Amino acid sequence: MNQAALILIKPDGLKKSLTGNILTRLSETKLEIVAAKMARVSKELAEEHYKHLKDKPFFAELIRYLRGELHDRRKVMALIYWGKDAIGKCRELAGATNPEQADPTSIRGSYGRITTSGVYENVIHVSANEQEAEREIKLWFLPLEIIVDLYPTKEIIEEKKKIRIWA
Ligand code: FUP
Repeated sequence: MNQAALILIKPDGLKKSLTGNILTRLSETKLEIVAAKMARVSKELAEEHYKHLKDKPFFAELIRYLRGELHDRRKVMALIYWGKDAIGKCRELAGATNPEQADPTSIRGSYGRITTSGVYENVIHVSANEQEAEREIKLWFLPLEIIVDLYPTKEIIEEKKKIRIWA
């Protein structure tokens, strides 16, 4: 059964020039990339993404981390990997959430760290399960940005919406 997984290369991964390396590691899964983009992360988006952690003492710092405020990189790379057991395969390569407990050969074990304020800078995000993947993918992507039909969509007519086009 095909699954979709949201992957974020977080600001520390970008700052450490790990994008190519991480994509190479993830290519071992033989999964298909069905969406990819660079994204700025608003406070609202970051807080919604990590809403299950909003009562944690590290929440405010975690939001600053995802928004790139700790690394002077105000962006993340967002991708959707798609295929058989996508979540399990990507999470195995990512390693445990805590970089110090992660297998040392995993992405987080190789490149992550824990800051003095207690935030795990763990380089990438991988959806935890299918339900979370659907929630996160709908948060980060529009249907037209994904090259396969993952979830049901509907058409709406939006009027009087100002958009920017090439001059
Ligand atoms: P994961 O599914 O591996 O991203 O794990 P969580 O959703 O539990 O955690 C999300 C993020 O919170 C992690 F990427 C790092 C951060 N975190 C901390 O900084 N400290 C903690 O004790 C736990 C999580």
